[in-house]
Amino acid sequence: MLKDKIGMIFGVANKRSIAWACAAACAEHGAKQAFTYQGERLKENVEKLAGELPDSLVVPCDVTNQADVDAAFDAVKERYGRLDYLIHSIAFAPKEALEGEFVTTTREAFRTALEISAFSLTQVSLAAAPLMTEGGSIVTMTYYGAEKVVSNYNVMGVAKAALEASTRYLAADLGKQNIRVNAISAGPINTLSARGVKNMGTLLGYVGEKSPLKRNVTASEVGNTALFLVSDLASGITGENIHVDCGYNIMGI
Ligand code: NAP
Ligand code: 1JT
Repeated sequence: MLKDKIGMIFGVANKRSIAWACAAACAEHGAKQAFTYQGERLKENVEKLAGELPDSLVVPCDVTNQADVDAAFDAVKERYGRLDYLIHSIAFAPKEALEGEFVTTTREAFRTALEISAFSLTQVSLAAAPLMTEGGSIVTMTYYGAEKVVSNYNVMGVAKAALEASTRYLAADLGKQNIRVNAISAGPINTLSARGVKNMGTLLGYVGEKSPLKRNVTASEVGNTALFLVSDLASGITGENIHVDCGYNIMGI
């Protein structure tokens, strides 16, 4: 399904990362992929994982550093000559901002969360577009806390709301270049990011009980949806937010 396609994946920290599940699903269907990592700490992890896949590339990229972003896209251009899809799977907020009340969010926590978790999608889309010479597909990861108040999600919910709106504005701008931009709203998954969150176990149990499918979603189910969105099967879909959450979001009382 993705034979001869080139992808770029932001946000692999380890094998539990949603980005890794996306990359694995795409590689299984023939794609070649570049991976970015943030900081030396993750270099070895990501190089080992990427090494399991054919013809991959690994480049450092902290999205708060524009020079890193430019260098990462230069490296992709040099190695593959073009790009067909990009998966954006990064988010950050200071730990204190994901506890207590939203009303106490500091200017610094707000700025950091919005810059890394929302603005970075626009930043990488602008850099990716010139490489997507045969059209392209950009996919980002969001969460239900953008739509409804979820205790403790706080400023990340506000950042995800900005991310979802950015998805629509980017889809409108880049459509004329046949570049599609979509979001996946994943249900809670026990990744490295999620682990840092208090009461994650309780949240997983609650969602597992309330969702129509009576279970939590898996990273590989999210990966398969990303595979669909980057493939030509989704050629008519852009600006959309697909919920991959075992149906949790449709439930009322
Ligand atoms: P994860 O494995 O911890 O991935 C998050 C990634 O973001 C990490 O690779 C992290 O790198 C990266 N990152 C943070 N700051 C960065 C920066 N300045 N520059 C570049 N990369 C940076 O967790 P995940 O759960 O798979 O999260 C992936 C995405 O899915 C996020 O957007 C998250 O909001 C979204 N999502 C997750 C869930 C869930 O329940 N897990 C649900 C819905 C949506 P470092 O480790 O170096 O910081
Ligand atoms: C971050 C973290 C982004 C956790 C995230 C995230 N996107 C989804 N999750 C999982 C989650 C987190 C909370 C939650 C429900 C799900 C942690 C590090 C910063 C980026 O609240 C009920 C807080």
